[in-house]
Amino acid sequence: MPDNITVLGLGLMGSALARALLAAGHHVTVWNRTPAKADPLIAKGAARAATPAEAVEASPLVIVCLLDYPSVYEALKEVSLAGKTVVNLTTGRPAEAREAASWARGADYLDGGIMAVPQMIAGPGALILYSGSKDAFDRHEQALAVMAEPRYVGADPGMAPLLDLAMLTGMYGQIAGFLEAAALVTSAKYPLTEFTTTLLIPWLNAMAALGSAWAEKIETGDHRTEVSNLEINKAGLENLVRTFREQGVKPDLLLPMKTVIDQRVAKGLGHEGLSVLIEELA
Ligand code: FVH
Repeated sequence: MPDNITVLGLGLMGSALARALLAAGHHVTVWNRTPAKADPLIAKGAARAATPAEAVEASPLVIVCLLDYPSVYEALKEVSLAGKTVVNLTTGRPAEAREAASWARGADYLDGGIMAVPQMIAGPGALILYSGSKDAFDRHEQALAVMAEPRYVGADPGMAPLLDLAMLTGMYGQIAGFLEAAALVTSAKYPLTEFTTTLLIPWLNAMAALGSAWAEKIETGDHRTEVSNLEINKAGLENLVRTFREQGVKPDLLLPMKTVIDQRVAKGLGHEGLSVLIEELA
C-alpha cells in the first residue's frame, strides 16, 4: 500500500532516497532550497512543494536529508511538526541528534545514520541505522526498507549517529593503514595493485575475522594473549617506523598507535595483548 512521504533536501543523497521511494510506488512530495534539483524527480512523478511548510503538510512521514543540523533548523524553523514523524538522515553528532529530538515540537522523531553512498541506495549492502522513537520505526519500517536495510539501534536518538561515527572510525583506521602500506610498497617500486589484491586484502580479511574475539576480550576485560604481547608489538612498531624512514616514507598515520603502545609499556604493563590499549583511551 503506497504511503504519502515527504523528502526535504535533494542533494545527491536526498535525491537517491526520493528516487527509491518513488520507484517503490509511494506518493512522494519533495522540497529543495534550490528548486531546480527537484525537476528530475518531478519528471518521475513526485509532487513539488514550494516551501518546507507545504512539504511537511503533505505527508505524515517526513524524511530530512540536508547538509547539516543548522540547515535542518533553518529549513524547518517556522514549520509546524506536530503529529508528524520526522526521520532525520542528516549526518551529525549524537548531541545534535538528541537536541533535534527535543526540538522537534510534537513530532515523533527518529534519527538516522546512512551507511551507504547515494549509488548504493535501494541496492544490496545499503544500511541505515535508526534511533529514537520505536513506535515511529515500527510504523514506518516497511517504507524505510525501500531505501536501505533499516536497523533500529535504540531509544536514545544519539545512538544511530554514534554507531555511524564508530563505523566511520573503523573505516578511517583501515584507510590509514592502507595508505601507509601503499606508500611503503610504492617506495620499493613494487606494483601496488598486485600487492593490494594478492597480499593485503586476503591478510586484512583474515585479521577482520578476529574482530569478534577482540570485542569479547574488551567486554570481559581479559586481555591475556598467546599471540603477541605489547612488548613484542612495541618492537614491531619500532622496526616498522625505522623501515619507513629508511625508505624515505613518513610513518605519520602509524605514529599515534606507537605512542599509545609505548605509553602502556612504560607503565610496566607490556605483558598483555593489543586489546588492552582500550584502557589507555578512557
Ligand atoms: N553523499 C554521501 O555519500 C553521504 C553518505 C552518508 C550520509 N551523507 C549525509 O547525507 C546528507 C546529505 O548529503 P548529500 O550527499 O545529499 O549532500 P549534498 O549533495 O551536498 O546536498 C546537501 C543538501 O542540503 C541542502 N542545504 C544545504 N544548506 C542548506 C540550508 N541552509 N537550508 C536548506 N537546505 C540546505 C542543499 O540544498 P541546495 O544547495 O541544493 O539548495 C542540498 O539539498 C549530509 O548530512 C551528508 O553528510 C551523505
